[in-house]
Amino acid sequence: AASQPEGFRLLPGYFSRTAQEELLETLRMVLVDAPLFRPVMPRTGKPFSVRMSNCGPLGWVSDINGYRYQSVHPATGNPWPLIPNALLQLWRDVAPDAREPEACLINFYETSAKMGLHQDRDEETFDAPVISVSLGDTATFRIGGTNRKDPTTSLRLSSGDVAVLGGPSRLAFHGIDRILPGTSTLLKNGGRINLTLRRVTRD
Ligand code: MD3
Ligand code: FE
Repeated sequence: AASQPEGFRLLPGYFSRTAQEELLETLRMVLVDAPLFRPVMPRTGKPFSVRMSNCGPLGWVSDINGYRYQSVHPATGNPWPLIPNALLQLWRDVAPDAREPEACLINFYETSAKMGLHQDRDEETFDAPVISVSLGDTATFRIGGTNRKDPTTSLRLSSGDVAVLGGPSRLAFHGIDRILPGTSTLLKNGGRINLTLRRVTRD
């Protein structure tokens, strides 16, 4: 397996069980305001296996017309809810020199969901890291290099773990191969939530 790309940091168990429960309670309120939606692939309209929502001034969406950031929920037309304070504190802790995050993408994985190998390049700037928080069942995460053909390495993301994707790793190919059912008791019905905090604009 390849070594992890430069700039990738995993912070295992960053959030305590109590902090995870508090964050989950806050997220449930966010998702009342901004319900999970199922994105579809541009052009083909093929549905994602992951459902999504967002908080923050901007949110990432995918529909038949493409991938983009927008300020409103695609179904309700309402502005996205605020990014919870616990996540702003996390950003300031692990990326103190970066400007504040503008988007927090919320991915919800049922145990059968996955996410194919991709790069995150819909943002205007790649200077700031992407910061990821995992909640619920453990995922098998794959990360490679900046070329799709580069060798990849696989690691597990468990509930409470934080991953920081800065430097060259910011443009690394990555994906979620599978969710390991029954590996966490945080979510009553199983599955996994991943939060990604991002800087989107150069302003
Ligand atoms: C590596 N999410 O939302 S989190 C995504 O678990 C995404 O839901 C996955 O890939 C998930 O785009 C992986 C870890 C992660 C997040 C962003 C990255 C790894 C990354 C951006 C660049 C490189
Ligand atoms: Fe990604």
